[in-house]
Amino acid sequence: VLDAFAKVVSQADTRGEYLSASQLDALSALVADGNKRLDIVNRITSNSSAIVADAVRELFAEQPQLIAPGGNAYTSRRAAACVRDLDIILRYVTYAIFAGDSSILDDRCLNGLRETYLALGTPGASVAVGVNKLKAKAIAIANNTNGITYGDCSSLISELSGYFDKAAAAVA
Ligand code: PEB
Repeated sequence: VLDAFAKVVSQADTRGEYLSASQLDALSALVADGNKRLDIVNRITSNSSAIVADAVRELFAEQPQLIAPGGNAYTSRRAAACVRDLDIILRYVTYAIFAGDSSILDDRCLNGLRETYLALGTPGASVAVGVNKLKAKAIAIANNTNGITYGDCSSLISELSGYFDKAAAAVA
């Protein structure tokens, strides 16, 4: 598991080189935006239950066959596993945006997830729809400009968006 700093250090060391000017520029931009990054982590973390609950409610409303007899999320035990899975994915996305690097998301959450869902008979495409709902809700909350001094968060939001896309693509 790497963060944005450890990752460039490891890449530079592999080549036996000092950190390059462009690497230093990128890390300095990361530091400059550090408070915004932490605000995003804090906002998503403190609204995680609502984000997950809304995403699951919408998913089941759109795909009621999931919770009907024979559906993969049928009976409350499996519906609860579904809520838990989206919660786990959201949690790893918050780690990735915190670290500025997707390796924690990749290594500890997404690696092998497609195969797990295949084995469980869980429809990966439906999980991906759920992840996209997490994405929409998390971004709306992260991007809410009510009551704050406006600052440009576009690059952070696109980074965040990329982590959700990665998760959706890993299971779709
Ligand atoms: C991944 N999910 C399930 C299991 C595992 C995961 C390992 C099997 C063991 C268990 O039930 O706990 N666990 C999860 C994850 C990590 C992890 C992401 C990452 C670190 O350790 N079913 C649906 C929906 C979808 C769903 C589309 C969006 O119809 C999920 C929610 N996952 C789902 C369900 C089960 C499951 C297990 C219903 C239970 C399946 C079963 O027991 O038959």
